[in-house]
Amino acid sequence: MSTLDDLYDAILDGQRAEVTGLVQQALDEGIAPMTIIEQTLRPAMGEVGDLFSRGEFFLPQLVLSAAAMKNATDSLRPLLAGQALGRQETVVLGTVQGDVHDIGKNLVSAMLEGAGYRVVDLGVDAPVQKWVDAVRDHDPAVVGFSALLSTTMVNIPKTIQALAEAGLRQGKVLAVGGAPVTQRNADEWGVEVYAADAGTAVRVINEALAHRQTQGGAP
Ligand code: B1M
Repeated sequence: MSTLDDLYDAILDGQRAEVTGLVQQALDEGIAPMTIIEQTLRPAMGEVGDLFSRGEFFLPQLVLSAAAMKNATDSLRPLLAGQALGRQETVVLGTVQGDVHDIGKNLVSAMLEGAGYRVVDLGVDAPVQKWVDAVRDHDPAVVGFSALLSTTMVNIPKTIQALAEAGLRQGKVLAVGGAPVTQRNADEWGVEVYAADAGTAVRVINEALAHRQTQGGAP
């Protein structure tokens, strides 16, 4: 068994303490932080989700695995944010109303900070008015929405509508992601950026901002 196999199992078993040591061991073996996240941690949480869906895992196990995952990502996040490139743009980012999932959103945040963006993190279960206030106060270049539940992803277009009604949508690059969200949703909602993972999010946001600059304003 490799270190990454052990790490995968430790996430499934919700072994928080063990996970921290295994992450360090993987790093010592020269495995890149993003490889650990995307090739091991995220698939492990995918299996946890599947087991939960099939009734083979119950909520306490989901919570334990989530806590182990959080331990792992907490120790990797500073490494993701390590190489700031000095971008000036602000990103307002959060998990939409009704939704408390934040592990993926926090990874997106760390990757954006690593790319040099200033992130204003609205946390989880962020009500529509909180987005409107934050966008008015910070005038971000990008507004990023994360949703993990099919029941809460509807709060993305609802929030976008509120931003438009407040006259705050124009000129912003909007970005969406999270397990149930698709490119098709993004197209339907008139959103510029959809990304299936944190690394892609940064790349596509960079591209959308570059495109906006060459177009001389609104995307
Ligand atoms: Co929840 N949960 N959960 N859960 N949970 C899911 C999402 C679920 C798919 C599990 C399942 O049943 N198979 C299911 C949703 C079903 C659906 O709606 N279709 C579900 C459910 C049902 C629930 C509850 C309702 C359970 C209950 O109470 N009965 C409840 C809801 C609470 C609420 O929000 N109101 C609940 C609770 C929880 C915990 C609190 C226990 C915990 C969250 C802990 C936390 O986040 N602090 C939890 C967890 C851990 C999961 C699973 C197992 C794993 C999520 C995760 O962290 N993945 C999840 C199953 C799954 O996703 N397969 C599940 C790892 C993470 C790195 O990936 O979050 O996808 P992800 O983020 C990625 C990309 O999506 C993307 O980049 C990230 C990094 O690469 N991305 C973006 C994310 N946001 C982005 C934004 C962007 C761009 C990319 O632009 C701005």
